[in-house]
Amino acid sequence: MLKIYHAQGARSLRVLWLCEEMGVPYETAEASFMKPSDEFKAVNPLKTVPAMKDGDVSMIESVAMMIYIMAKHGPTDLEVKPNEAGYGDYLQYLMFGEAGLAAYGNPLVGTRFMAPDDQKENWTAGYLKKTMLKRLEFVGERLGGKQFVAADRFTAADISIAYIANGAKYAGIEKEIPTPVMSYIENLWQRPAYQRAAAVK
Ligand SMILES: N[C@@H](CCC(=O)N[C@@H](CS)C(=O)NCC(=O)O)C(=O)O
Repeated sequence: MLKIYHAQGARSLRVLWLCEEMGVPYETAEASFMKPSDEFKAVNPLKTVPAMKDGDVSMIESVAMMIYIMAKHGPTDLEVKPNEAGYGDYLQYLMFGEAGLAAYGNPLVGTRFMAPDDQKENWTAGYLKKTMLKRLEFVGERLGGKQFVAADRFTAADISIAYIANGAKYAGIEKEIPTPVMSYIENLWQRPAYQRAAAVK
């Protein structure tokens, strides 16, 4: 069975949500980057959350885990196939959720919680904040009022993007998420699979 090293509110939510949508069984184990257990450190020496074990396979990137699970446990409509309209958007937003959005949040979170007081509002923190908000505006414009980012249906790309509501909270910019993007995310949060995943401690 898949073992997902999880912390509530962390990117492991993406993986749990996907498993819940697909009905893929999984177990969780505690993951903490502040107080990592020996077991977690052995699976992920970087101590970032999540990590995943599947037999001998060991992974530490949340979007890669989603791709892996869909490939191993699919077929699933959560994936857009190359012959379908929306394939390019699907790939783009699947990656953009992490590489184009959430990744910018990490140094902002680090600065907010770990930098000395006189450095918390430094130039880089301002740049990261502006960059994330500009990218969220981009998502809102591209959505243009639609419910999903690709292929006119719910896909793993929506799971990837929706995580940013959590990332933005830790980065202290959750109130600045553009309204169209927050409405899109709140609509996704109505899904029972999301609610089950979000409740996992
Ligand atoms: N690209 C990785 C990022 C993982 C990541 O940075 N996770 C956060 C928690 S959501 C973390 O562990 N941060 C602590 C750190 O960066 O040291 C992924 O998508 O899994």
